[in-house]
Amino acid sequence: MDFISIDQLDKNEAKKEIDMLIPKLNAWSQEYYENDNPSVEDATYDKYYDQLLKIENKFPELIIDNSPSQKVGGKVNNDFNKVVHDIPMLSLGDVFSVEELKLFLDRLKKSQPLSEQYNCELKIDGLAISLIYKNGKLIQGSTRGNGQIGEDITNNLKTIKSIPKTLNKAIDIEVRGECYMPKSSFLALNEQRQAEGQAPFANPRNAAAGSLRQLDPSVTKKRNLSTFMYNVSNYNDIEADTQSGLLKELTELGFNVNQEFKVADKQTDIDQYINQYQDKRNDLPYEIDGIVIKENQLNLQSLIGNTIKVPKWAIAYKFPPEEVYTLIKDIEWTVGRTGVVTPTAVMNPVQLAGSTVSRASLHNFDYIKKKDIRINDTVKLYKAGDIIPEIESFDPSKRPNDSKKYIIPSECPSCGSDLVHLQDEVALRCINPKCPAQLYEQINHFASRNAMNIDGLGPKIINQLFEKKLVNDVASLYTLKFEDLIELEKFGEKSANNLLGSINDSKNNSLERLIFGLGIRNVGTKAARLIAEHFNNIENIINTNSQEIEEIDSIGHTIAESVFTYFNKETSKELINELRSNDVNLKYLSENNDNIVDNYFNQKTVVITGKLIDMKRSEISDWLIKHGANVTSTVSKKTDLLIVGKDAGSKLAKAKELSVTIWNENQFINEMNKY
Ligand code: 0OW
Repeated sequence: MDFISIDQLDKNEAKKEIDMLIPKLNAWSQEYYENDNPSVEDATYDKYYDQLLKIENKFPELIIDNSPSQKVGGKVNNDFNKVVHDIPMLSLGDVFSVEELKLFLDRLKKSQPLSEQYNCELKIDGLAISLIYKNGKLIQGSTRGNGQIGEDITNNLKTIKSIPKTLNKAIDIEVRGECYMPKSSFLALNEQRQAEGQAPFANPRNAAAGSLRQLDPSVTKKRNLSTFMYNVSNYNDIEADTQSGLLKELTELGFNVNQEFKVADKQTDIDQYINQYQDKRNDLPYEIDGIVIKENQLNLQSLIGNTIKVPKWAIAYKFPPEEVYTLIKDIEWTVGRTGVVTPTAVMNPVQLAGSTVSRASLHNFDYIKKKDIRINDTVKLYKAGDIIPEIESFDPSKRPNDSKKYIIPSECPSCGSDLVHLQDEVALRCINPKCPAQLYEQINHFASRNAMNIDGLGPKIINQLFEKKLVNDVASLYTLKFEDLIELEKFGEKSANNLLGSINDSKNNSLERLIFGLGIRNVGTKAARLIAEHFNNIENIINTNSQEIEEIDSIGHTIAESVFTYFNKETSKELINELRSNDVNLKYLSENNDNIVDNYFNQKTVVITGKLIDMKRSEISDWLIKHGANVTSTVSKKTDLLIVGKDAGSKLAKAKELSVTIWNENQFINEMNKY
């Protein structure tokens, strides 16, 4: 958007312009600070804000209280305790060109003739945090919030490895810096979210903010956040007298400090630093959105002072977001293994931020509708957080006359079944369990390294097996024969035997690999192992209920429900039976499996009923499972043993009717003590 130039504005027009700018900026600011989900890029916000500042500078009488220039930032989230920052956590003023930077430096020099040296730092694109240490111990960590009031996120920050819990010196100090998510963690997190049908984060900053504002620290811990510290709120315990010296001192104290800083004596050095990192930024393992230039003498910083919201001794030079235009040739829909159908724009290839881009995610059908994206649109591409190509907008002037609204498919592109939304999900899903695209993805996942780890079974071979109708689900892998494989392209005897060998070897995996390989929603490798270890074999998992699964440490309600629902589906039971009949191991091959072999309870189906005196029902159940038994809740002809406590009811009667072995609690304990 191009703004009216300030000098052409009279007071009335300026008022009208301000009345347009302020509501937009406040709405965007709320999205950014409160929901970590801004609808516009920082660069757009900055441009509108810059225009507002220029108008307010020319017509100060038009400044109103709720102008964003009078506030420091967003609101505080009411899930966390509030923290008052005794010394406000300031933001940073921005400049968007070296010419503007020159104006800032000239003003700085004019206001403080002694100013002669600057410290240049990378502007980390994360969110500002404060760490308070007493006697060298971390006692409080908080967000910047609106500059005055932040959120207490001490427990979440304590999960971040780069934050020292104890300093190398027992001093009282408040250190401030940026918490960020490395690019690699951001990509991995979005992949996982996409697979689980959740909306991906738009950029690492939002991902970091969302991860820090988790009420559950164990979630924060998994997000691999890191920090770069760069400031202190007071200099009492600091020896350094320059910003560059402060960064060295913070490093010695044990903080993670970004070492790419550089002292500059004149603007040409600064410009050179800016150019160096504008090129290098794509290779950095973290996001930067500019450069911070600071007065290097700490005593001069305090003499130069601050405005309400920003220091007058520092400025952020913001990199222009790289943008290119290209044409959308097609929109492809791919079905993931969880059935989530995601749209991808296929575009004419263009160079963007160091790589060739020809595809951009369109996230979900809602996004296409909201932005009214159409085939043959000319779109403006940028790299969100400089990693993922995003479509910012389309250029209406380039839209062909015969352009039509894009019709969202209502059928699965792979099997034609109707697509649905599950409750409160934006994602579109194909729920046909026999959908070829899902089966293809399921077999891919099943064979993957962390799952059944079937060597040599990669996407190309799975494709061929599908095309030749040799497989239609994961169990059918175990019915493949030598003569099937020898027919595959580029397959000789050796590769056919090798693949058969890897498939057979996978039969001996421990149960957790199978559980993870089944691709149950929300179940990762860790949850799979905990469940396999707890239940010991798949029958116990099929016969259990969601509450029992949830009792396992660090298994939450969502995972428990997912597992219970999955194993209760007929299609799942059939699949398990097929695996069992092909001799796939369905037991947890724990390290200490000595408590399973040759004991009375191994492979026995046991029911517990009535009021127990000496042991808790869950203790008996856990012990039985560990010793290879299947614990169920209903007496049937498959039941081998009923353990009865006081006032046993209908189950005792049924067991007598079916002549099931019946023990009271003491008899069970006597037998148990033999092992
Ligand atoms: N993001 C950064 C960064 C930096 C502070 C000191 C006083 C006010 C600004 O890398 N390297 N140095 C500062 O200096 N601030 C930074 O980020 C600011 C903090 C709050 C808003 C920006 O993210």
